[in-house]
Amino acid sequence: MILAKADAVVRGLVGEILARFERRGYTILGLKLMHVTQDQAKRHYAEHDGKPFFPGLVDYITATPIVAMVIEGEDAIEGCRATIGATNPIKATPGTIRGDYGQTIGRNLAHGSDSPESAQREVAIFFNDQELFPRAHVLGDWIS
Ligand code: RTP
Ligand code: MG
Repeated sequence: MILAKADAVVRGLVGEILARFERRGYTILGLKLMHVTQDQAKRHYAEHDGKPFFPGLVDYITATPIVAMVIEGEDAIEGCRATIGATNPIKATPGTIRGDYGQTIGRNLAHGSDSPESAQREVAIFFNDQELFPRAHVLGDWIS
């Protein structure tokens, strides 16, 4: 699962971010602009609970609506994280989302699930079944 976080929305970079995943050939199975509740934010970032930056993370992801997307493809988790770039934009390679648009670790534009287990857990926090489309439904019968 990918999030275009508050800074991406406020800076008008959602299209740029989404386009990079589309151009890589991934299939979008879910996509929405949404307000994240405190409860969703805390569950999403549960692994960081107790760290000094945790309250700021929750504030950041609940500050404005964000865009959540479910993306599928061959090795999509690794590929999407490579497209997003290193956590700290200063260390992110130019050509990645964070390397091209980011300045600071606390405002690094996008989130990408880091494992299939995380993806499954996170999708359930942000989407319900009616908001997700099977690959065959998205692509139709006429394209392989
Ligand atoms: P993400 O979960 O957002 O895709 O990012 P990530 O895997 O590259 O980084 P992660 O370690 O999961 O951290 C989640 C978010 O917390 C913020 N962070 N701040 N101040 C700090 O030292 C620090 N470390 C992490 C970042 O915004 C990161 O995206
Ligand atoms: Mg992470």
